[in-house]
Amino acid sequence: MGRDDRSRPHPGIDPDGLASFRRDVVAGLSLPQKALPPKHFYDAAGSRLFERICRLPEYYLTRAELALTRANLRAIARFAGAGGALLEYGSGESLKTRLLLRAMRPAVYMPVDISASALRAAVTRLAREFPGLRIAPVAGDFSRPLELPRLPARGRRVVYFPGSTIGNLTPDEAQAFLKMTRGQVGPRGAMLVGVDLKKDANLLHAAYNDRRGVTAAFNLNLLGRINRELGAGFDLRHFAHYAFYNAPLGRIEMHLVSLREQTVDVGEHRFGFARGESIHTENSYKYSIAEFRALAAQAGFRGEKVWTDRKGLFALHGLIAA
Ligand code: SAH
Ligand code: AVI
Repeated sequence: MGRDDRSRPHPGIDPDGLASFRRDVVAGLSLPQKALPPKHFYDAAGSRLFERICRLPEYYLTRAELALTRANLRAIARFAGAGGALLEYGSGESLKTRLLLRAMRPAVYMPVDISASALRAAVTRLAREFPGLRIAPVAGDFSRPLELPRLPARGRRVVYFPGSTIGNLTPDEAQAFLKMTRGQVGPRGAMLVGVDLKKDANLLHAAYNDRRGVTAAFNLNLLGRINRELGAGFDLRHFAHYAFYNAPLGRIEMHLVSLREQTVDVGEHRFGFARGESIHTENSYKYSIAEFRALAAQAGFRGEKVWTDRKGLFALHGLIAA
């Protein structure tokens, strides 16, 4: 693979990106409970805002996962094995991955992300930091069948899915995703999945309602993106960020609440909003260790190892294809 291939995301994977974005937006805003898929948060501005969220004092997830990865790096690398292929879904800025790459020394690293800009920046940095590593980036949507570059036949395949991004899928979607990766890693394969643990609702509430308003900006940017890319007429001043922990369902819900009665045009479509009506923009499921292991078992994975941070906030599951 030439140098250019290393620094440029796989081209042409999602040629109808804009058309499918428009379809999702029109379909989602037509529902009785308006909803938008969270994967659309991540345009260039959204990815930058998410990187700021990761550094917020209230957003413990990134720090806890980094800490547990650092503290258990040898055991994690031993579990994953050396010299194989490391596939990462939702790689973003590939922050925690650097630790793994150094400890695991895979033959090939394949980051997959829907955000072409975040992927490009991460791959450029990684190519500089790991000059001998073969990097095969894929800019694409992991919720649909993806065309992945061929992986070398030798060595183990390990899928890395950190950050609790799996929590942004419904349990049914998470199970379907795990079944798909189970097929990708094959009989000897493994998976490392970062999962946010259930905890005090006040801590969860603070993590999604930070004082600086970065999470609010991240949420509202979705409407900004719809305006920019689909020529819509959302007035961001007339919507507010709202996030709460839905304990019976074990998830944080993020919404954008209409502050007044209003109509908004998206192309030729017109959508009405009552005052107080919301668009449901994200779920972030939290799983106990046992709950997540049960979910993984239904998808054909055995929960072999689990590492947590010292405060018991976050878990990294080591799964083996059963
Ligand atoms: N793994 C990083 C980033 C997590 S943020 C971390 O642990 O900090 C979630 C990432 O998943 C973002 O980079 C986003 O662009 C990506 N993402 C979200 N939905 C996706 C989808 N359907 N397909 C591919 N990437 C997706
Ligand atoms: C990427 N994902 C795991 C984040 C989360 O915590 O659910 C996205 C996010 N939403 C608001 N803050 C962060």
